[in-house]
Amino acid sequence: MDSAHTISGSAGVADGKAWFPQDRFGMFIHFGLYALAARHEWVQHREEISPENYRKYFENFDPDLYDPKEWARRAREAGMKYVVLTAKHHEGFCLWDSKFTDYKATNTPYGKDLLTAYVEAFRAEGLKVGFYYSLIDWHHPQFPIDGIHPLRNHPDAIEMNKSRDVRHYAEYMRNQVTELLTGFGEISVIWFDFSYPNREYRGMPGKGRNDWESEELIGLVRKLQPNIIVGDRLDLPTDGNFPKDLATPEQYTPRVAPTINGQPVRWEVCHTLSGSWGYHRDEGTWKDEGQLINILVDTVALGGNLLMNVGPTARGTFDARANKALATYGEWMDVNSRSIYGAGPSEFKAPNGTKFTQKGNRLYLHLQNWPFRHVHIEGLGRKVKYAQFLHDASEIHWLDPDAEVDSNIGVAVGDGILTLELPVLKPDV
Ligand code: FUL
Repeated sequence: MDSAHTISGSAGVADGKAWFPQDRFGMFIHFGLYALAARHEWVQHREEISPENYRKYFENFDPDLYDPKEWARRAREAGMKYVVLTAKHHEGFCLWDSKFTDYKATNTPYGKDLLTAYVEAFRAEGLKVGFYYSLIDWHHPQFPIDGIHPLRNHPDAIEMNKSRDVRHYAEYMRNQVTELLTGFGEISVIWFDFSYPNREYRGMPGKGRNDWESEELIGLVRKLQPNIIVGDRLDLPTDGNFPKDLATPEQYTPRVAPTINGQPVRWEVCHTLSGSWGYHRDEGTWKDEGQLINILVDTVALGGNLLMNVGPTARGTFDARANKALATYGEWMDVNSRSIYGAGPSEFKAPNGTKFTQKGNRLYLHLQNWPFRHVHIEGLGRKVKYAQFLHDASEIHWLDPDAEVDSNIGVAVGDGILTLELPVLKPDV
């Protein structure tokens, strides 16, 4: 529902990152060797799979149906404006032809780099392109065996850790990030994941939570791609020297918009379509249509972006359940995207069961349930000039806020309250 009123909007800051709150909706893609196991991207950790046993996925990696043009088309049709793909996840496997490792797609039966085709395909559909890059690496020989490492219970873990030096790994990361930020044109987002406290474990020479030399890493990123948006999971000091680009709440919508040191911050929630980021064949908690739409609306109504994840299959395709969810977004966005792109929180309080998004002097009321006939909105009486549905621009009437209360109708229209008159039946959009 779309109603014009007299409040003026605030202009976005004109910088290289101004696209972000305009675009609002992006696609996350988790693709790696874990797609072959098809039981969560943390399978190597959960099942404590040794590097030797995990190697079968590397030896069988062959996404023969990989067609990023198809991914990109589906993302665009869903209304998504940007994309972030796991160039490397915690397992350490690299989707591009990195000079610094053999553990990469080009050495598998597939035999090709995946990232070049990915960036080209999504750009061709008009989406901005980003990379996810894991700070954690369960394959790298210098990465310390800590409490979440698949080898954490290995009898020789303490001994093995003696020869592991995280500084070599930090250098490896800088080398790889340089490849990612120099070899694929302009990259709009780099999504580092993740730093965590208490990394000391079983003799690991932990230097604390920031021992991947995050300051150097971020300095490099800023130098190579000044306009890039950097995810906040590097655990950088919050002393002002490292302004945070992006807060990243995961799998929940915050109650209030995130802040850093009391200041508002750009933010993005990420969610899965089911209960896993990587393809999980047998997982059943797929979000229904209402949940999918509500997650997007709730997020934008609070001033954030939504990065919704797809986990492609080992053949490189989106499975039917993912495609259905994307189509749900597409159908909804076809008529409602005006209330999402460039929109944000409203200064008005939405009635229970509804949400407002606002763009300039347009206020969008999202009815998350269909009420019977009337919606009463406090504080809006006499402020609205016109009201219409979004799907067909048909007019919506309201009750005169100055009229005497008519006890026959039984609708109490009080001062300052806008009472919209809805059709009894929810339009079949
Ligand atoms: C988490 C990771 O551990 C998950 O596997 C996933 O990538 C999610 C987006 O971030 O921290």
